[in-house]
Amino acid sequence: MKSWISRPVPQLPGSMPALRLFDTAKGGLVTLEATGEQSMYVCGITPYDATHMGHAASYVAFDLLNRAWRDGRQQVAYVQNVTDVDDPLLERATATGVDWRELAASQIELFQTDMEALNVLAPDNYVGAVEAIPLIVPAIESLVQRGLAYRVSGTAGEPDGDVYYDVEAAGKHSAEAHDAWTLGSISGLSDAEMLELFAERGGDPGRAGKRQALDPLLWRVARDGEPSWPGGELGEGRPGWHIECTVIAQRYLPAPFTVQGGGSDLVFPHHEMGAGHAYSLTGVPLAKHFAHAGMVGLDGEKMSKSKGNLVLVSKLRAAGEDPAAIRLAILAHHYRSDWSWTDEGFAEAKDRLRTWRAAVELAPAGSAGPVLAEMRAALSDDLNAPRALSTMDAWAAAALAAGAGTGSAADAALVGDAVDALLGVEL
Ligand code: 5CA
Ligand code: ZN
Repeated sequence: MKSWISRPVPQLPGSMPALRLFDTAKGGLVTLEATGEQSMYVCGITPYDATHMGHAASYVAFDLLNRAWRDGRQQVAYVQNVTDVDDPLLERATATGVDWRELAASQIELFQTDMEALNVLAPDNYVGAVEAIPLIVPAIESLVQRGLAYRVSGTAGEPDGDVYYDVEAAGKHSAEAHDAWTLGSISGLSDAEMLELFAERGGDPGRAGKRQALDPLLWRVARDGEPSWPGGELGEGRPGWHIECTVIAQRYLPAPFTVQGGGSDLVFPHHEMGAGHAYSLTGVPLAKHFAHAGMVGLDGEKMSKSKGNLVLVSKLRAAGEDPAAIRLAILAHHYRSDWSWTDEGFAEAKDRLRTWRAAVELAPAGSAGPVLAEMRAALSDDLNAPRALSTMDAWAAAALAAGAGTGSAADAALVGDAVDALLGVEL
């Protein structure tokens, strides 16, 4: 699928020090080895609704990582999926009387326009679930053949043949190996916690005929009124959610790739199961590290369609708001913290942008090098954007206090380039 267009990233003198990042699976900070080549898979949208501030924040978070790597002279291979067929999309299409393909196409286009406006660098490969089906089918067939997945018989109106991943068999299969996966390896959750989240996040713990309540769906055989595709030995149907991301990542990235990213609501079951699938398929871990962005709400409440409290990037843009200010409002929060979008927070971001833009004209001679070094230090420390913003605030206050007549064009250019390259904000 076509991706969006990235704006050019200015090259800065010097380079980012070694990056430290919080790894969810390890439960602590890790240093990312600067091997020269990095790879990242960030879970994409399910395109049934316009991009809200929560989605935007998760892509801006991993865009910071992408930019930090590039500043550290690392090549970055970046892949993102789009879940262009799944229950929530089909349900919304039915509820609104829109063809599911049209709904997906329109929301993907809106998302890409939002990402471009927010200056999020585009992935090298932007891959839809539908286009990945020819790769997903043989992967599931192989799991069935090796006893790591099984078919469930139909009961209570469900047809025969849905295929589930056997989490217990898969855990045993990998038990001997180094870095092996067992249920809980990524999330570190207890069984009771997993069970609760599984039901909340698209799982079907009560489905009759499953071996374990937590076994996730791999292949859903065709139902009347639902789209389906040829599934070889599996029969006509459509893929489950986790296998989609695993297969796309394995097709386009090295194994293991460097960082699997997404919002913290994807830790379990999505990234847990995806890591299991990968191990079962190849015997190699999916990713070296798993990183997660916090959840964004509105005025203290979880942002959700059902509460009617979505803050949409496209709506703010249509109201004439500067996307650079939206980006700065996001960057004022550490990517791992949960936070709320507020009018006051957005007003502060707009003030900050105005202040920085006024100050850059007055950049004092010799001030750019130190501010660049401080921003790099902040970002290399688990992508601490709020600290980078404070650094720039202090610099801007000093520049404004020094006033006209002291400005250096070279420093102005370097500060502008640094804020653009590292934070993705054009002054
Ligand atoms: N298509 C799947 C991933 S394969 C999916 O979760 N789609 S999504 O549209 O629901 O979410 C896209 C990304 O936005 C995910 O990384 C998700 O964790 C993140 N996200 C969703 N809601 C929020 C929120 N309120 N705050 C922060 N991030 C969010
Ligand atoms: Zn995903």
